[in-house]
Amino acid sequence: MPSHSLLQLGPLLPALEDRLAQRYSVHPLWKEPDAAAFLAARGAEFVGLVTSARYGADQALIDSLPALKVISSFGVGLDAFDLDAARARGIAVGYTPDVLNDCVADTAFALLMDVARGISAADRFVRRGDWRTGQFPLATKVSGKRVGILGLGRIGQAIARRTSGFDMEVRYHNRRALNDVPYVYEPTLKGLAEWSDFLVIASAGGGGTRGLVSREILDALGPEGYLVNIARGSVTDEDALIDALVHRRIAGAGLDVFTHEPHVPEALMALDNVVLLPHVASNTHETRADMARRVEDNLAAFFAGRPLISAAV
Ligand code: 8YV
Repeated sequence: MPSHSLLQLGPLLPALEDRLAQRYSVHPLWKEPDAAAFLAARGAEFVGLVTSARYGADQALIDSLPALKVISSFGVGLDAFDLDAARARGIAVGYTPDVLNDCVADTAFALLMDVARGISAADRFVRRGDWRTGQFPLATKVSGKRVGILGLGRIGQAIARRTSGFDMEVRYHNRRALNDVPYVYEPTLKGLAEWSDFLVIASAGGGGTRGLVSREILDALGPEGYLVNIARGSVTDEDALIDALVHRRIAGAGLDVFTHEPHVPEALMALDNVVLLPHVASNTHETRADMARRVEDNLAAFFAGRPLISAAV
């Protein structure tokens, strides 16, 4: 018998939607022709909000749900959430950290390998028939190189662990040094970029990191350096990145995230030294199933009066 009323902001995995519908009374907001009018008329009915890292929950939405007690988000990123607004109202916010670390780190490594060795570019070369008449250009060696990680959190550490099989050296930059990691801390991002062959962005998005990877940082990375971003497009100055790539002031970039998804700047499409992914770092059957379970478990814990399994607030 469905009980508590939940508002769902956008489509999620069909299996998750089915299971939520068995336990709760779920209303799909994105199917409403006039969401604002719907929220004004019926916003007070909902105690729970199901959303994702992509859809988030801003202050206006939280304000339009006066009975809201719990938010359960599919994803680890919290940059699209107004956590202060939730905190002020005593609303619990659940999310899905940890379960996606491996897949996101795997994708970072895949992008790093791809952009350095030209895997996608070589695939295009074969498909175009160019192999019949020519030789694919030389690529860049990965093993033994230096990896700088911006944001050595749970995902950053999973990326760092993957480098050991490639005999790579790791350094990192965070707001502050960590005590319990075997990697050298670079006190400035510029210093990290100067040192790195590969600069990998694994930090959170949002106001605290917006535009951190600026023209100056890209120039510090230099013409032999590669950028990999599996975090948020907002962490880079995208115009500066395009300029650095077009003018070969950096060697290349592997990007899973962009500033205005799903829009990918046209200038990037023409470049063979750029690997472009449609924000798929956590997008495997296994990890998405684990994320879905965490969305459910956070809700179940809340409605059973227990602490959330993973609480952001
Ligand atoms: C997902 C993500 O694409 O978890 C995140 O923060 O960016 C990705 O795992 C996202 O959750 C889907 O909305």
